[in-house]
Amino acid sequence: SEKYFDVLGMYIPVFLTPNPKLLSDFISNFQTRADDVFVVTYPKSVTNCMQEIIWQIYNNGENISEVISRRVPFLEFSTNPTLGEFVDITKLPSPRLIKSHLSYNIIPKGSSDDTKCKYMYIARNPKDFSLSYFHFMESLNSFGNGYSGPWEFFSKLFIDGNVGRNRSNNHVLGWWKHKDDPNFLFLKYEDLKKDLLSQVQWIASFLNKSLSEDVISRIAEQCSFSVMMKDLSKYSVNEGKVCLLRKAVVVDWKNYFTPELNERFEKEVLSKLEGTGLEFDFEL
Ligand code: PPS
Repeated sequence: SEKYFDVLGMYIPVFLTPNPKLLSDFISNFQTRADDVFVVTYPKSVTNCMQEIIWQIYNNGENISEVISRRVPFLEFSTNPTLGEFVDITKLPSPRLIKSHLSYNIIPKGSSDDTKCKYMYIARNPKDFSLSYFHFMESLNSFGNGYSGPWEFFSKLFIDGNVGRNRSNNHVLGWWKHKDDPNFLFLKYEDLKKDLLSQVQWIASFLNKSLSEDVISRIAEQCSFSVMMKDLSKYSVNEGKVCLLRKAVVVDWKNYFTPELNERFEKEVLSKLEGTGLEFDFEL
C-alpha cells in the first residue's frame, strides 16, 4: 500500500518529496504574494478542471495543450525536482496560480495586505471521491506508489483517515469554516456538474476578472469533462503515465457501496457533517 510521510501532521505520499523535513520547511517558509491564487481540494475533487478554469480565466479563454500541472503547479511537488511536473513556484512571475491538497491550518498564508492571497476550495460528495481516490491509487500501483487491494479494504482505510491527507471530514470542515472570508471561495463539484457556466462566471467575478459572455461560455465549454477528455495528456502525471480524469459521474458510488458499507459511511463520515451546514448531492 501507499507509504506516507508525516508533513506538519498530514500524511503525504512519499514520492512527493525526498525528505519530509524539506517539504515541512518549504511549506512553513513559503512566501505568499497578494495576487497568488490557490486552488485547494481534498484529492479527487475536480482540481484539474478548476486549475484549467482559472488558467483560462487569467488567459482570456485561451486553451493550450501544455500540461496543466506546469501552468498551475502543485505546491507539494516543490521539493522534488526529479518529478516530471516539478516547477519552482518561488521563481514564477506573478500572478501565480497554485494547486494544493493541504489543510487550512498548514497552507501558506500571508499576514499583511502585500501577502494575503486568494483561496478557492472545491468539495465533492465523499462517497464519489472516496471511490475516485481508490481508482486513482490503483492506477499508481504499477509505479510502486499505489494500492492493490480490494475496494472494501480501501473504503475502511478511507473512513479511518488512513490515506493520504488523512480524514476527509477534517480537511473539508477546516476550509468550510472560512467560507465567508473575503479572500475565499467555497465551491462544490456537484454544482459544477449542474451548471458549469454560472460557476465559471462566479469564479471570474471572485478573481475580479471581467470577461465577455463569449469568453465565459468558451471557458465553460473548454473545461467540460467531454472536451477535457479529448486532450488527456494535459491532465496526467508521471510524464503522461497516470491520468487524472476517469468517469466524472455523481452516482458511481452506488455500484460499489454495499448496504453495510453505506451504513458505516453514513454513520462514520456523513453524520459528522450534520449541523455544520455543509451538504452534498449524492445523485443528480
Ligand atoms: S487530483 O489527482 O486530486 O488532482 O484529481 P482531481 O482533478 O481533483 O479529481 C479527479 C476527478 O475529477 C473528475 N473530473 C471532472 N469531472 C467533471 N468535469 C470535469 N471537467 C472534470 N475534470 C476532472 C475526474 O474524472 C475524477 O473523478 P472520477 O470520479 O474518478 O471520474
